[in-house]
Amino acid sequence: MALVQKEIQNNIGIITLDNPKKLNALSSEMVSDIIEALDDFSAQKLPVVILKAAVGAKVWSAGHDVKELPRKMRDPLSYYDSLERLLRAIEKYLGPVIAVVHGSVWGGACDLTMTCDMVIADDTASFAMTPAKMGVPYNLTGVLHFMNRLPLNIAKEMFFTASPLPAKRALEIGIINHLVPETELFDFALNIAKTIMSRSQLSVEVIKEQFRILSKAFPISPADFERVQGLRRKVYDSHDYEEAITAFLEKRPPKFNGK
Ligand code: YXS
Repeated sequence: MALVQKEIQNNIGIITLDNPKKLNALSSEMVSDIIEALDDFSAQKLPVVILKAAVGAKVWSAGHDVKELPRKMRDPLSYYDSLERLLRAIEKYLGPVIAVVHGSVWGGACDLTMTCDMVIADDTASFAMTPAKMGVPYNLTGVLHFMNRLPLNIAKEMFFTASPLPAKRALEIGIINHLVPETELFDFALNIAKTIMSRSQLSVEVIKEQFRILSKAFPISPADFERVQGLRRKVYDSHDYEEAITAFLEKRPPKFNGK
């Protein structure tokens, strides 16, 4: 549990991302700790979970740990990738998982907040979807998370610009449920959790599972799936993908050449 703190308050599971030196990057170790906490809360049948960063964190999470992305010739977001395992664990948790956001959210962590059942943020929050900046061919389930949450034009702007959206804009377009003052953020989330806990958990759990199933009920033919996988492979086999990762690690802007 080195990279997250786990606690229970009023029968609510609370997971706190706590690896400030790595800006809470979603490394496989951090992801394993989060999933372990979710499994523990599930075993205790805690009806609601809050996922937050440590108080004062400037960055809620810097997204996928770039140092763990394959340098080339391998799908960076395959089914068993740590980020994908985490997103499925959030979706399959028995009750609502509420993201409580203070600080900036990047890339895979933005997908993580979009996969949580609700997002409550303060005005230090911002949300950036970064595959186009990292040369990453995002995956179908990840794109669908954004399509389910946002108007297409907004989702496309996030993916195509990779620019951070400030909290007020995130509220306007529906990324966040509530924008509250920093000092009230956690208590606001606790109150929503307590309201949910005062309702029928049997009903809440079956409704959450219906949202999960229906939000993924998206028809795509095997031929289209295989074509998308082929297109994605061209990207992660490309100079531009390798250049983006290398440039990030060398702390310089990438030089894309479309090859
Ligand atoms: O120089 P050291 O060794 O101290 O390390 C630096 C950064 O390299 C490191 N760091 C990361 N390490 C691994 N993975 C990351 N995602 C990551 N982000 C940062 O943390 C140390 C401090 O970073 P530094 O000096 O840049 O801090 P800062 O305060 O100047 O800037 C904070 C950020 C968050 C604005 C900056 O670190 C940043 O832009 N980080 C990258 C955010 C990002 O683009 N994440 C997307 C990762 S890729 C991903 O999630 C998906 C694959 S996708 O792109 O497809 O969505």
